[in-house]
Amino acid sequence: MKIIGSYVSPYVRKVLACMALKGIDDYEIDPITPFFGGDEFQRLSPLRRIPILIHGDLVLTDSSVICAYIDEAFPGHPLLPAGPADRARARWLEEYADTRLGDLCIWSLFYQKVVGPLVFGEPGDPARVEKALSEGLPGALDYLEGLAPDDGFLFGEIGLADISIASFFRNAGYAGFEIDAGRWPRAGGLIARLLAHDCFARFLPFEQAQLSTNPQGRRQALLAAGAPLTADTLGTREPRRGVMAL
Ligand SMILES: N[C@@H](CCC(=O)N[C@@H](CS)C(=O)NCC(=O)O)C(=O)O
Repeated sequence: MKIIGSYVSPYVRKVLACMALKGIDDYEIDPITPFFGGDEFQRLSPLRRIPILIHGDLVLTDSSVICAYIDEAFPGHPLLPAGPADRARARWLEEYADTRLGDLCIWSLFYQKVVGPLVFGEPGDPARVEKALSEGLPGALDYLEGLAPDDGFLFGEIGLADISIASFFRNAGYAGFEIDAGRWPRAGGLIARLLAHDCFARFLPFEQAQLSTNPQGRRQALLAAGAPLTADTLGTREPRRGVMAL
């Protein structure tokens, strides 16, 4: 099995954490950022997005599709709770995370503060950052505060909904955002418990290797940290704009 996508992407992290939870560790990874994907990358991922999963002759894009596939195709820890109502609630929270938290933590914070300046040499949009910090994220955390338990996870056992939500806050942290635990004790506690869980924590050395190196030194740093890299990469040297931004 092969995963295409950077360890620093929240959507890739979500897939890797779900795989870790299910005990799937027999895979290789090509940890490219989507902007450096070449022609073959675009053939596999028509929206030029990561993650991609390749399993035999099956090629899947979109983290939700991939997580559903691995949950159905592999035994081990179920990613969804039991019962149709809770399963539907969990799927909604996955969707909420992928769209709203993605918009806030990735497009409004991480892209403005990290990706835009580093990849395209463009300054971020301070007004967008400010709106996310003063309105968007407080609103999202108010919502999560009403759902988060004092202990444990959203549906008892850790699962897809927990992982989907927490993954975005790792990137928000990389962009300098910290959850105010006094204002959102339950949501903050849940996200802290999740990000400390082994299914996320095991990838931190790879994320650090990715974040602390330039593209030239990255592969070596990841190999030194023990990342199971593919022999070949779909990455190129020149960045390209995403399809969805056009
Ligand atoms: N709905 C997709 C979203 C994936 C996504 O937006 N990934 C980002 C990386 S964090 C990406 O590839 N962005 C490039 C782009 O949109 O141009 C999923 O769940 O996999």
